[in-house]
Amino acid sequence: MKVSDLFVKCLENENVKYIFGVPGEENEDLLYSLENSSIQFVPTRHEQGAAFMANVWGRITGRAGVCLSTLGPGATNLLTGVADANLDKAPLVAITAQGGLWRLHHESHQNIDIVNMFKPITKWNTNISSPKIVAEVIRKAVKIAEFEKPGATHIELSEDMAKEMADDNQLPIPPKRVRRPSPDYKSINHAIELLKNARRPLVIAGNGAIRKLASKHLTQFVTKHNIPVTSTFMGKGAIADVLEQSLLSIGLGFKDFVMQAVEVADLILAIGYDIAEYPPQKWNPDGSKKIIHIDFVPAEVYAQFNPEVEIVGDISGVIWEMNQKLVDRNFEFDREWYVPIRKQILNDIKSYDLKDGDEFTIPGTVNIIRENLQHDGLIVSDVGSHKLWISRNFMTCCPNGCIISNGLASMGISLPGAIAASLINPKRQIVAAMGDGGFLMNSQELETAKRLGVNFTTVIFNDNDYGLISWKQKMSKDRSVFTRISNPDFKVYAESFGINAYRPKTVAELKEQLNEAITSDELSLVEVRVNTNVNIELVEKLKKYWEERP
Ligand SMILES: Cc1ncc(C[n+]2csc(CCOP(=O)(O)OP(=O)(O)O)c2C)c(N)n1
Repeated sequence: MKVSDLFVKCLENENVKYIFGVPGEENEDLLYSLENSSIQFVPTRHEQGAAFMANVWGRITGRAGVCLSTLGPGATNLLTGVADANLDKAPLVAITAQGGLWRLHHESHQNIDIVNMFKPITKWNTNISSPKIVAEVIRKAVKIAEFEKPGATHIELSEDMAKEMADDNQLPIPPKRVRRPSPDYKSINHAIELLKNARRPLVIAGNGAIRKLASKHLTQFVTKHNIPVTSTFMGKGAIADVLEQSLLSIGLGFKDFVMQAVEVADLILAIGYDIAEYPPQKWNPDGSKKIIHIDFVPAEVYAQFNPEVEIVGDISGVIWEMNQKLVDRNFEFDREWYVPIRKQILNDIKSYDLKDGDEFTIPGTVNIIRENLQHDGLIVSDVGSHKLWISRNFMTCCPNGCIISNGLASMGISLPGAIAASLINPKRQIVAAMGDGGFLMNSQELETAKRLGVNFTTVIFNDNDYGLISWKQKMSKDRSVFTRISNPDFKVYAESFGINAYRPKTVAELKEQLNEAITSDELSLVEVRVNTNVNIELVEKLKKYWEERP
């Protein structure tokens, strides 16, 4: 059997359903081997789009998403989406081609050192240096990408190696279930002691808390004992925001209302919290908080994050075990302390509701999207000012009900991400929300979406600006520089792809057209021209609140 045939058999053995990518000459053998396989190759319009599709596929399913490029420029184009998966803890396997091994020792066409280029942005990578190692390399790449904490791996298959003959006895290695380690009972007992002496414990839930069923056990834990939860942007949905214990999200660069809870809490349970997402000095500046760390791996060393106890193991297993030990226990917690904070957060979100005659705003539109999206619907956010509003204001009701890139935080993820999400669950209501900047970074994937027949709604918040950057600049110097951009006619642009497009002019039209788009079973795009004064107003409002707080 040819190496490329065996390579594909090994990917089938891993239950890979799709490979997203842009083909090149040097992938030819692999593509012919894919032709007769159960795996569907999805040609994308840019390698970055392919990597983001694999990234979000991995994030939602927990199984490695797979993307492919050719050598040289194809591989460099793939990098951003792969790096994003690695820092966002999304399992992903990237496959790149390479020129024949006979020409790599000297300067030659499109030849760059791809393996070394991917090394710093992956958990592990290698090239297929012998036909004998194909099955092991693929098993290893998938296993490493998927085990906690998940991330990216990379395999290079050169054009001449793909043509070689592999030993017919080499079979794909069957994946075996590896149980994640149980927590150490002494650490659990220590945590229970700390809980016994606490009056106002608070959970900070990160992305780890929505992986591997952890949120189910977390919800039981906090509702039984009345412990409030705030989630990081990537932990949204750890418990449903409709529950009384939810204080929604933490993570703005400046002090939001939820920070009152952090200040008053006398014990923090940091569950699946990733420091790459939100540094501890933002919520624990003097390092004085008493912390219980619950995660698959020990805590990162950080002056402001030095836990009293680290419970290392399967997060879901840790919380399950704590639930078992605490079944008949009633703690002396104060059960009221966080109630006014939740009320204040919810009132603030509601205050952005748009009324007739109002100019459109991002938070006002986010409220309309929330009203129209089913509880198990999904919003995939891009990166920009809208991300801060979505993170802060979008009530999330299930794990992965709101996908946000906050590790690498790369613009351009949401449109390709929504394609992957729709392939995973074609019946799900999905909104891809983005700025005008992020949209034009990967808008070419609208063609991929149309060709695949997937269904989601693209919402563009158009402010003719790299809005987040001007927001931050205005916070530093009261003015913005080099952020203004102009745009094509988004409605006409979308229609040229054969996509239903809307540009509402009144609040009534905005509501009606968002509803029509979200509930339709066809691709659609809604351009929302927004006034961004709310950005600076939020900073001023919060500043005033903290200054005047009794
Ligand atoms: C690929 C990439 N380039 C640059 C940045 C830095 N950056 C973060 S937000 C932002 C502006 C985003 O503008 P837009 O997409 O229009 O969204 P808005 O902020 O207006 O909501 C930029 C340039 C980034 N995060 N990712």
